Amino acid sequence: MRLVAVFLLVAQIATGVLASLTSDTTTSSSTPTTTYTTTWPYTTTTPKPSKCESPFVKIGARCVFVEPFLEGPWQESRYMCHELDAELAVVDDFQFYYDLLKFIRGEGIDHGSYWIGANDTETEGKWVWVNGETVDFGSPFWAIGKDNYGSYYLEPNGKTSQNCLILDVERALYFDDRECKEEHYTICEKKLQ
Ligand SMILES: [Ca+2]
Repeated sequence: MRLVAVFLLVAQIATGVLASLTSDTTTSSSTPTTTYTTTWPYTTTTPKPSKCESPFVKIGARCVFVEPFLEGPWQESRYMCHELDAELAVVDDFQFYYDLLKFIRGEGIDHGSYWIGANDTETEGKWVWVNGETVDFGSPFWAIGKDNYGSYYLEPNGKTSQNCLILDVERALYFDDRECKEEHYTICEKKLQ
């Protein structure tokens, strides 16, 4: 959970939340308690915000936070997003995917891979977004690979060993399935009203 704690500090500073928290620190001590949510799947009663505010940025009609500094496993990335009243990003729309890649490259933060919000943990081969929708296979989202015999294949191909979804820097940020315990950066998405 180290990663979550560090991330939260960064996020709190960035959003000014730290200031509001310190006004109620009578019970806080020098040993801060990590308060990430443990609900699964994620649910919240927090009203949806009407504005996309820092550290989130508007990409098209979507509100996302691309976190390019702290790497962690898929589940910790998801906890991070939850702490920001967000979710791992659902990249289910080509225009959004295109705009997101353009943003990542434009900001020069295409140095690593990013967890996004889908897995096939529950049923092998059945990829599901965190909002419960089915993940589309094939082009233009999933990476195409070439095996040792020169034959092309389409991701995902990790079978039961690779159950979480990244934008893979080694595959030009196309979708790839990876082991959920690998450590990568994070893309969160916040729903607006
Ligand atoms: Ca799998």
